[in-house]
Amino acid sequence: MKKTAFYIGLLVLCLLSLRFGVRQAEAACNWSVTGSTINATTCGVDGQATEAYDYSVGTDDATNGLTLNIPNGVTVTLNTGAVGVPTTLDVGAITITGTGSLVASASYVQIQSGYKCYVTDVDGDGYSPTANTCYTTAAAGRIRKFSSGYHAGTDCGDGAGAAAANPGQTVAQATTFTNTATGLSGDWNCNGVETKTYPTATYTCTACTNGSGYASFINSSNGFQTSVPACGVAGTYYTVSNATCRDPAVANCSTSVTTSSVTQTCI
Ligand SMILES: [Ca+2]
Ligand SMILES: [Ca+2]
Repeated sequence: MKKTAFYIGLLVLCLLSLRFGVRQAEAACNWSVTGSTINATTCGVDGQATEAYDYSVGTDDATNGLTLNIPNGVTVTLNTGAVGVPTTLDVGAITITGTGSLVASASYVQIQSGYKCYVTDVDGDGYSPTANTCYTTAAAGRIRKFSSGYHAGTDCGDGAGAAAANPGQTVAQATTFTNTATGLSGDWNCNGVETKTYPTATYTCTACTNGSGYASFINSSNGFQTSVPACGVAGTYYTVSNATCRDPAVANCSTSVTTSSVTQTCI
């Protein structure tokens, strides 16, 4: 009986490991790096994908100083790649503790240890559009990944006039740029949404009856009239100077506003 129970237990363990094995394959690792050591979590590098981790104390020191530590009980899997597109893990060094494990699938996987990783950053804002495409040498328009000037996050505009377009942007901009991924030319913080500072037209001049019973007109809140400009485009902005319903012989809407040219800013 004891022997039977043992085999049943072994079968359950096998089934559980298969189940976890499938889950590992579903999620990329994409560990965030804040220093020279990553403590790995259980995950899988997607098949045919590259995940590159590098660490430079300064802007560009001599070695890849990143150590990937796979702790006790953690499994990192490199899923199967393809001819010419191997599944790749780039790190400086690897340490494995206790029951931690690094599983390389049967075909087309590679672990590159010690390579430095330079990534494209044409506009020099510290963000790269292709953070897992490594070059092993420095060049103009590249930045050392995870160096002191590098920022995590995908650059959605990397070229002339687009240095302000990146995931770290917090200020709405009055110009536009070319976002080749989404076409949203005002999405300066790269979150996939173009947020206008003035999303709706709010100025209107509407009919009213003043305190003496005369039909007149009244201004509502500040804003553009009828339509709002697109990102980076200027429009006439109405600022209400008097919002009371006055005698039309004394004042009307046009004499109770000031106008100015305001450019639509976006983020
Ligand atoms: Ca950039
Ligand atoms: Ca946005």
